[in-house]
Amino acid sequence: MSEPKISSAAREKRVFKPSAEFQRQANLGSLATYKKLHAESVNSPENFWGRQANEHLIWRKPFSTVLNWKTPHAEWFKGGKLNVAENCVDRHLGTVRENKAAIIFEGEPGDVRTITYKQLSMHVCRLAHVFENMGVKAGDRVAIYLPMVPEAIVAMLACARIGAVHTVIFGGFSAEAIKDRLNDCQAKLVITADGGWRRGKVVELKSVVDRALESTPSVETVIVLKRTANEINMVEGRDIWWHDAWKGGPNQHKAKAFDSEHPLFILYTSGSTGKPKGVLHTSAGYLLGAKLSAHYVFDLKENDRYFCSADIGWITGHSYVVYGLLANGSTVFLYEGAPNQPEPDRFWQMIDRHAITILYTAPTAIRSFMRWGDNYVLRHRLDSLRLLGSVGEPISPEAWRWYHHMIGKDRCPIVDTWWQTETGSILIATLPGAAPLKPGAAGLPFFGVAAKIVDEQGKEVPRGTDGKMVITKPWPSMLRTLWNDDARYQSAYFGDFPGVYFTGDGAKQDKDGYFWISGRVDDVLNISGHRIGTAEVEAALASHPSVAESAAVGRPDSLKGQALVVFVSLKTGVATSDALKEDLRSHIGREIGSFAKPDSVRIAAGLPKTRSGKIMRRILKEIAAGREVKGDTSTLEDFSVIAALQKED
Ligand code: 7RM
Repeated sequence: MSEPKISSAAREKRVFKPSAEFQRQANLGSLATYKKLHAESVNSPENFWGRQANEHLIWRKPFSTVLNWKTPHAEWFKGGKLNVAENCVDRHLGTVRENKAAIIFEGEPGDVRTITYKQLSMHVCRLAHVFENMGVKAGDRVAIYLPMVPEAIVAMLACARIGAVHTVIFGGFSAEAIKDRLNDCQAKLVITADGGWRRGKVVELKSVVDRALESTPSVETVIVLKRTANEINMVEGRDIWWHDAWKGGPNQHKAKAFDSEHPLFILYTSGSTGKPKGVLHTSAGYLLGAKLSAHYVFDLKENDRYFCSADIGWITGHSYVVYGLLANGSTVFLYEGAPNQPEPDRFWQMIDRHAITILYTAPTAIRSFMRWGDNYVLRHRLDSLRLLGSVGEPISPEAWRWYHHMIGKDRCPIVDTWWQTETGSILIATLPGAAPLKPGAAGLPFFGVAAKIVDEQGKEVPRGTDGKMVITKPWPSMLRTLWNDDARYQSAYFGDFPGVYFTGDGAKQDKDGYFWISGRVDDVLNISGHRIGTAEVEAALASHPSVAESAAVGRPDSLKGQALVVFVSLKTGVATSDALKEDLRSHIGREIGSFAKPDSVRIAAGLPKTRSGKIMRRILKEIAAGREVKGDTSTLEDFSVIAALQKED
């Protein structure tokens, strides 16, 4: 959670200048060049982005306009045609990269596979034929519910190749959550596996899909990858094994070109109401944002071996495991399992074994490593590393220093990267060769990013003042709309401050222009890097037969960042018990996924409300954090409920 961290962040005054050695080899090695390019990118976006698009993407047909912006709808590179999969794979064939590793995979049990760009192309082409033979057409939706295995990447790229729109569903989501997503986007095809490996056990995926598919009439076919070889049920006429589907199929495929604005994927994310939002990203702008940011932020070099620990079910996996990295021709290291399997040094072991040069992970993971102890790190050399990255929440200066010293051996720069599912690519990050790093600050804006801190009225506040972060100009990788709900797109992102994109984050900008993010100012929680809406949890609880009313809030947690606390009042005649509390936790697990199970369930006769009947969340947050209830309680209807809730737990 943000509050304690902001104050500690403010105490860390040290800055870390890029070394002369790093600067010399950097893709962008001077502050003056960064400033010049950034100024051009926001003052003449059409020049800047037009040039980048021509330089970085392979076009089948050149675009005629760089940007059409009719607030809040953007179209980038109209008139242009390209194929995203071709831009990630085929472009490297016939070059020195053809036999370079695109993916190095390590499964949790220890199985290792290397897939070159040539092999990746063969796999993607083969699967593209399978899709086409099943009748999947451009624009159709395909859901992917797979473990972190190379086939997940192959499936995404095969969709992109034929213009189908993928929606990757994180493996931790429940049948209920899958069902909602499949129905919302009317998916035709689902790709899953028998299971995946996690902490030495099989995580069943197929049985979860089977349950979801009891009420998803749009789904015609399920492709099942064999990964764990556990017993599963195959439904005749609906389910087909991956290896059977593509047996003997051609491994070359003529890719069609699609419009720049052709939809590439939908990714569901939490917002401040109960229903997840289907964030829609399109082709050329998204790919350009992911590719250009990966090149500069990670300072990618031909010889890098890059490891991002995020699951491809999240936007970080989409942009910085798959699209941004492969478009740059990089070698991506992919790991299936848990970081502490068999022991808490798994990452460090793999970094040494595979000579990983760049590690991109999240503060919540760093806090776990710190807790597990330095000895697990000290067993390994880690001398192949040259750059570290952080994403998902503010990194505290304590965690920053540990990461810098223990993992980076005081040698590797740490790039903090601020962005969102909606932004598609990194919007704020200090380019590692260009400017000093400030522990705890997300950093300077990336090219094309016009970020500002404003007050409640939308007026820019002076440097050093807290406010809300907005982006005042469109950028190529921004979401285009919410699937099936453009009205919600307009109100959720452009409703608070007319004409500008509201990030939902509180932040301030310091005198050097660095952004310091304090966290969400809306009802979205960040629990171990998982984005969860409080309304989503409340909607889940509302469907439990014993619950009358509920409120979900976050409380600061030293490991997870935020922990989930739910306050519940029960229907008349229902008695509270530990068994009921456990049942409520399992209920949320079934409705959303086990990662959303609350850390604490507190039951009371009533929830604190204003006289007009609004639940007073501010008070619940204070109770959850174990703080004294302060501030104005004059509108509170019944003070005794507070005492009751404080006693609970
Ligand atoms: C990439 C991702 C987005 C929210 C965002 C912030 C928080 C992400 C940072 C961060 C501080 C960072 N997408 N956030 N990165 N806060 N510093 N470097 O996480 O859609 O899942 O979440 O995450 O609150 O609004 S996300």
